[in-house]
Amino acid sequence: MKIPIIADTHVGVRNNNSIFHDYQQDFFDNQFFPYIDEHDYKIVVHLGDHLDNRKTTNVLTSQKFDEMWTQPLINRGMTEHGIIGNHTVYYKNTNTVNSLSHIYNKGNGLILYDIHPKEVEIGGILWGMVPWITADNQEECFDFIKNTKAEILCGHFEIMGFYMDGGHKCEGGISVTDLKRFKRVFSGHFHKKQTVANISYLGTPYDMTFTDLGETKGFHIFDTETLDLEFIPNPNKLFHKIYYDDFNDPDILEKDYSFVKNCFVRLIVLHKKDHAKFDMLLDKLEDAEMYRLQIAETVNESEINGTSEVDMSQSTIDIVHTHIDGLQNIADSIGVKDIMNKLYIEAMNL
Ligand SMILES: [Mn+2]
Repeated sequence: MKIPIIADTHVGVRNNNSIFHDYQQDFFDNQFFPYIDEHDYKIVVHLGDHLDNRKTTNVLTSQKFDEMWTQPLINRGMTEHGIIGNHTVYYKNTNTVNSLSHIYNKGNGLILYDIHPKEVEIGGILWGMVPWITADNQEECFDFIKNTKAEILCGHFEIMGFYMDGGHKCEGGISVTDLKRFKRVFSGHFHKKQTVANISYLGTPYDMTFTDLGETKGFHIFDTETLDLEFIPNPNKLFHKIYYDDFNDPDILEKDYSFVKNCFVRLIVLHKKDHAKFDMLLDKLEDAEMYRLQIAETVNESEINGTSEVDMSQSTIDIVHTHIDGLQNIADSIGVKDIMNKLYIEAMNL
């Protein structure tokens, strides 16, 4: 049997911003549920963080969540096996108060693993479903992970060695060795899609911050017979990066910028000689109905004098340029400087 799995939907993210509501709803209405209908799937697994805000659920967000997630499932007579994540629990030390309990576990097909870990058979194979681990349930959850007969393990885990948001690796949490005995482990929580050995973080189905730039987003279909995990990519991006370089890219105004509509744009300025052209580009982005602009512009063009001494009055990027100029055997020192400029500006704006 094939089971769609989704994680970290975070409805209401960025302070209930309607740009995100619309972007998320578009994914469910025009990608996720059409795919479900096309393949006639009846069961779905959600790995947690259905909603974003652990303290309050905004009225509009609550309605949007019903419209884009719970009602489409109920209307289709589907079963959801949902795991509770840290963003849907009110207290740090227990999951007993949470933002999903009013609609889940009410006999409507929406099943939530909220307090206790449980085994459940789905598609002829035994799954272990582990809720967000807190002081309240940790002993029970760790015993379960150690002793369950389940072959597939799902949770909202902190697993050592995996990337958290922003490119940092998790240094604590569950060790990979403790999860070795499972055929597959599927987790929500860290938003970057990543797999090491039998363990997969499935990632968010869509963009939520600038750290999602360059990441692949979407949902997965798990085959309980072959144990294969198929990725269904979401092509719609909410965050974009555009380089401004009127020196190397004279046709910068001729390009099609319609993709920035209702999107966040980071404009990285590499060479700005022609200020009128720069303003015209900004107008073009505005005309394309870009939602919000962030300009990253910290490098000043400077002439490099070729000295090999490190002059502390120079800026960091000037020192890098001086060093590149001093290197032998570089065919394209301008190209290397461009790469360093890009890296530097991006690093300064992380
Ligand atoms: Mn999350």
